[in-house]
Amino acid sequence: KVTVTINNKTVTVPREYTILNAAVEAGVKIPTLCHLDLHDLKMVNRTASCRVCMVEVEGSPKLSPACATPVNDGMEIMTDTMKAITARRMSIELLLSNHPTDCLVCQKNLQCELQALAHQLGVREINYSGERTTYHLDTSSQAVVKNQDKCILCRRCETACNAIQTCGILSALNRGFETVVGPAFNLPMAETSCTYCGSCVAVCPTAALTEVNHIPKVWEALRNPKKYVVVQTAPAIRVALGELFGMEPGTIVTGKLAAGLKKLGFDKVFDTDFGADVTILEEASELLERIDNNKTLPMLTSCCPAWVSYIEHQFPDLVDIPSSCKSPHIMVGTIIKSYFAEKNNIDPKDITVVSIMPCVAKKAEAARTELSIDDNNNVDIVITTRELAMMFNEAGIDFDKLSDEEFDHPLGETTGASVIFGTTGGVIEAAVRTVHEWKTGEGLEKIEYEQLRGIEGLREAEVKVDGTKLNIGIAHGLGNARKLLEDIRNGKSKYHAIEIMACPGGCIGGGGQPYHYGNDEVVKARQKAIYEEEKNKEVRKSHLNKEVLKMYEEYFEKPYSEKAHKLLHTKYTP
Ligand code: HC1
Ligand code: SF4
Repeated sequence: KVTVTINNKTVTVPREYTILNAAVEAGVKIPTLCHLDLHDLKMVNRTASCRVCMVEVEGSPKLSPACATPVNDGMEIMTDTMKAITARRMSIELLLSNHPTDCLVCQKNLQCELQALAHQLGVREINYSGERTTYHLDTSSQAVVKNQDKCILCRRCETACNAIQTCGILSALNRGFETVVGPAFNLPMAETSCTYCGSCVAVCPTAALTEVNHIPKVWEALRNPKKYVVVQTAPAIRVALGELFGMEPGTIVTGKLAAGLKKLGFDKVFDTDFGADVTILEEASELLERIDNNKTLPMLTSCCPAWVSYIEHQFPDLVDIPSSCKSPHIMVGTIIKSYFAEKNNIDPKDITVVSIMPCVAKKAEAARTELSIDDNNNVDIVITTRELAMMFNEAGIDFDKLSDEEFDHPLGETTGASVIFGTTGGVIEAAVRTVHEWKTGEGLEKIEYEQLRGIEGLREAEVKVDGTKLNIGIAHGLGNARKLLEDIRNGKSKYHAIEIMACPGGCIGGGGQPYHYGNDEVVKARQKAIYEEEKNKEVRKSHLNKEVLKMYEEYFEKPYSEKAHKLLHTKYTP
């Protein structure tokens, strides 16, 4: 350990700490911009490129970046001297001198870290002028917009894309003033192997990387009298949306969410959780079928579209291992345009399905033609949690004042099992509950599988089902998934089933969720809320969802039937 003083306050900290880490311990706030430290999720960006965290160290003629300077015993650090404050302000001014000033109409207005720091540091004029570099706006993809003009070269996206997701799409190109961060050869995003996981979007401090804005499409559908517009909302939205209306992370807003969507004017407000229960019936059937008939194992969950895209691009030899189930919101889209449409005598072509997702990749997933039926996409428009909050604001809805309402039926009944889809470990826990009861014919004594829960990036557990041991693997973050996939490729995997989610934390930490810039406490609070919401559900196992069972009886006959295969399953392309 070493002892240092920061603004005359003494703290003793581990030797490997930086000045910034020590300042946190001392309760001293040093502003940062490029820095990112998601400790529990193991995402650290320490490029020291923005020079905002400059501090004075006694005896040193030059200022030091707090994020990249290790502590020494006896070090005396001052963070609030005139010299440090002036240097910090100058760094921000320099960044602003080469940054567009369209803040008022920027997608990140009031959510931009650069804008917030400029305000915090009292920047009132930009004393540096020069020619600004401008670049082509990349709108080539269905999910992510890349605006190099707004990039401040903090390299957080590079860390997210390479170190955490191991996708290798974004990296610094060229040198000096010519430096940009982008795909190799500056290819348009749509021409790369981008999974659209949105991790880069989630950590970008400015609007250099954002989701494609699909709000106008939703308004257009709602205004069209010929369209029957149905909305569905993912499990992870209800524990995060409140943050965008000033509520604490982890506030559960399920009832307000249903009420707000009804106010927006959707013809039906359904729940993606219904589709999660259907997914479990299909996926559990598939797992048992694969085990009983000695077919390919492990089976991998397939609800995360970034993950599916990752395996297609990076492990094309393994495309036979994910479950063939479409993801829950695509299943709901299919069910709306088949079962629901038939039941209500509506032409599927007149229906627009809108999904509210915590995810950027769901936008690209919905556009995949192999998921459509008779050239009709199952889901027509996907918007993120952030976009939904914008729509509430645009419509003048006071979200926090809404009284709770219920989802519509028949795609509104849900179970605890479907709620936990929103967190890492949840999908496989839901599946194991059903596999166990189907196999043994007995009710579970304890429904919570604590061994499958947690926040570590890679977890494993052994669960007993009817005397047989099932080895379960769980990964979130594509870099963690890569390790499990390499084991499978090398014939070393011991697992029967693996759950993979691309985003750190699972969907609760999705790329479309309220920004939580480097604070993994937010993700943990959302996870806690998911388990709380699940505990309050009357029914907690997917195979006991009455509306789901009724639908099978009336339409699909039984899980994994021929009709279910045709409508609810898909194939992957290497
Ligand atoms: Fe998810 Fe899913 S849980 S993928 O994480 O399987 O996005 O929330 O909607 O489809 O149900 C996301 C969340 C979501 C699907 C479900
Ligand atoms: Fe990389 Fe994901 Fe961003 Fe694509 S969306 S560039 S894969 S971090």
